[in-house]
Amino acid sequence: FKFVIFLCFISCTKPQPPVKPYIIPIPNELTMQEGVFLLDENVSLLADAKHVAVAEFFNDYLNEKLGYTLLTEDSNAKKTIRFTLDPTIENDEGYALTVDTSQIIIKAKTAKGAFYGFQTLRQLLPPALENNTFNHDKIAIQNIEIKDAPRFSYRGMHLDVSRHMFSVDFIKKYIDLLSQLKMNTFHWHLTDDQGWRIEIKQYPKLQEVAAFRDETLIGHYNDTPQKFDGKSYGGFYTQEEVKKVVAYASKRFITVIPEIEMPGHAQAAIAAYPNLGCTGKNVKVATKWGVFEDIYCPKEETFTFLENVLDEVMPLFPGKYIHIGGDEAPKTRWKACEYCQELIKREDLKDEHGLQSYFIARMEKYINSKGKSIIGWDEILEGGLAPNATVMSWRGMNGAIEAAKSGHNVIMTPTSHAYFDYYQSDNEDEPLAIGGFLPLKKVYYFNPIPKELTESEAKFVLGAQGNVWTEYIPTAEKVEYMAFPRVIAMAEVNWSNPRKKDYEDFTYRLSHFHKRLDAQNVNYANHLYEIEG
Ligand code: TNX
Repeated sequence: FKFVIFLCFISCTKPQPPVKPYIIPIPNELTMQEGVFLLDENVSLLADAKHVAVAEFFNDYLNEKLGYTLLTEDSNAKKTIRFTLDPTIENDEGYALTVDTSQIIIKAKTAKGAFYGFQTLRQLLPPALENNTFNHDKIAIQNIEIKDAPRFSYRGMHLDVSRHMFSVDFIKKYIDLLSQLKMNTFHWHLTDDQGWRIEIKQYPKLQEVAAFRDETLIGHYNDTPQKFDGKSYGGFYTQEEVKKVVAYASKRFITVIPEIEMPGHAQAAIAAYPNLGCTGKNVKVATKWGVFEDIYCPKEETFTFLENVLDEVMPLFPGKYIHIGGDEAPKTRWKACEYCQELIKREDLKDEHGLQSYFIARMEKYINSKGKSIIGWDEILEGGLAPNATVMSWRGMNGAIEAAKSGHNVIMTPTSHAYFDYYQSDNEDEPLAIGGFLPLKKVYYFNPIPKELTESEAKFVLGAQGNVWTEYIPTAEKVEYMAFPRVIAMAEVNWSNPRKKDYEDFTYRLSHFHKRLDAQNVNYANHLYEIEG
């Protein structure tokens, strides 16, 4: 007993050294101080008008995780948490967080900045909160001072819901996880050859026909599809569901960018409405992966269809961007189509690449006329770039360099660093992936600014995005496995100062972040640290 008292004397009286916090993405400036703030029910939560919504979000979070909310009036509380408006913070998304023994202050110029301050504070709380297993009266929060702001303004993740479809609940979970990593964009790939996934009321066959396919074999590109057993695969999101997802995302300061693919990756739509193609012949919603020759025909009828579709899509998404695809559009059908050839002559377009550019520019004009801007994959550079387009560069850096040099905004998603459908390890038991090899470390050391750009050209690089194409990803669990932890590295690429890059420190913080993922039931891949990029 004496011995225990003696031990306690040594360890209980010695001031505890500050505990290093494991914040991801790593903040710009972080100084730890001695001592802790003790959070319990008696703390008051105060917010300036602009930050009231975020403070409420924080209070809802506490209520959900701890079963109590903080009093939101100044009841002479000894301890307070304050969300303060601070117009001197330069970056719109920046914040300053101070924790000391008597108060916590989050300062920000915008609600968005305040939200990121909350997300950092959340990471200072025990992971056990995340699954409601924290059962002490008080939470000790390390005294700390943080000043933080993102490196890039576009911090995105993509999800392909055409090749495989995922529930609204899962889409929300994905978005919530992105918001914890201070990502601000969700790119929702809604249409492709293998399925059309957004309800368009004017075109019921998009729901009846284009949304479903005969069952697909999960196998390699050239495998023969399984014999159709009468069960079809598919589904779509109703406009009501889309609205709910967008509202959920917007509470988390995530903009949702819908992608409606054109002129390629359109076989599902053509299966529903064969006249949208050049041959007018019936095709089926694709049951194999790859690139298909039946693409939209640049006829007036097609443009009317696409404009009508966009008229329903645009009001659902308050963000500025509509992604119109533009990738992988083989010109076989256009070469064989008399109307297309006449159009090439009439518009003086040289060839089918010029026709692709005409197609995109025409759609851009329509979308611009509704107050929105387009994003397209880097193939929209073919035959001349539409005047106001943002280029999403996937085939390497060259497209991005060309676009930035000609004064177009660019989002970096190169296969070499941003394709999370690629293998992440060479372990024998690694689940089937599309191919390629993209280990965590390589994502972590991605620099979205190509060396070829001057400082002023580099300003056109808005940021980077990880892509999750789902040909080989049939379940939500596998999406999580492929995306995590690579998305966490991508979050840090987009947010943190590159001078802070240190893979060892990152993986150390990541191993702690895993506890948060465990508590939220995220099926991340957990065997990657020694793999070299
Ligand atoms: C290329 S990236 C595609 C997708 C595939 C992906 C598979 C892009 C614009 N097109 O259609 O799903 O590769 O990695």
